[in-house]
Amino acid sequence: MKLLERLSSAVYTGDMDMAAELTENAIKEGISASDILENGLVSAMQEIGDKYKKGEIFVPEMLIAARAMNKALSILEPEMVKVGVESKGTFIIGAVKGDLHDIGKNLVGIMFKGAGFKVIDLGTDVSLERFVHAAKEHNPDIIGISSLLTTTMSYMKTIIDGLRSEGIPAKVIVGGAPVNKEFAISINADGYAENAAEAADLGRTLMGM
Ligand code: B1M
Repeated sequence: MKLLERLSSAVYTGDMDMAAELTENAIKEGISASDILENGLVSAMQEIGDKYKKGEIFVPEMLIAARAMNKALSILEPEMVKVGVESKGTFIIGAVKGDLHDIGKNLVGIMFKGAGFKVIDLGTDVSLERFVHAAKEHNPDIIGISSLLTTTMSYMKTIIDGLRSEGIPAKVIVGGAPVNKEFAISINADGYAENAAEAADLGRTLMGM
């Protein structure tokens, strides 16, 4: 098996140490950072996303793969900066004000990273003011809002209205267990995704990729 195929397989199976070693080897062999990213890391996370959507793997496998990808990415990131690998876009994500659930939100962030986006994670309990402040600072292409509680989901509309009235041009996507497509449409979101893999697909689509 070629080096990048082995790297992809190490990320897919969540073998963090192997993923780190193979990333270092790939860099030493002079394989370009963008090639390592696309064919070693993104490919693995895409496969993880596809299997997750089909119900062939579940959250624990996804989290384990995500950990391996993050490790490999931390080694690759300085190389990416050195050679100026362009990110696919900037994605800001946060869980709405009042909401402390972060597992699903973290997975969405990971899948965007895996798809080659620069991800800025604002964490949980994020107010409109913090979304606006971060949007002005980072000029994102897409903003993602997560909500796990029926009591916090209505605040998503406050955020979307607030971002629009501040003239923030980013597309806004929403998701989380109590959220559905009809709700997303009713609050004028630009998109809804049921799970993390679909969210990254939606991100690609919104970027015209
Ligand atoms: Co809470 N909790 N919780 N909880 N909790 C739920 C959500 C609940 C359904 C449990 C229940 O009663 N059956 C219920 C909500 C009821 C409702 O509103 N309809 C509930 C409640 C009531 C509460 C408290 C109010 C309990 C209390 O204190 N009385 C409290 C609220 C705290 C707060 O947020 N202010 C609370 C607290 C907690 C813990 C802190 C103990 C813990 C959170 C730990 C953490 O996140 N670090 C917790 C947990 C773990 C859960 C359950 C059990 C699991 C949530 C989870 O992580 N799922 C949950 C019950 C359940 O879902 N079975 C429950 C796994 C995760 C991968 O899935 O987050 O749905 P999920 O994310 C998915 C999709 O939704 C989607 O993609 C993800 C992955 O594919 N997605 C997006 C998520 N965000 C997206 C954004 C997108 C697109 C897709 O685009 C931007």
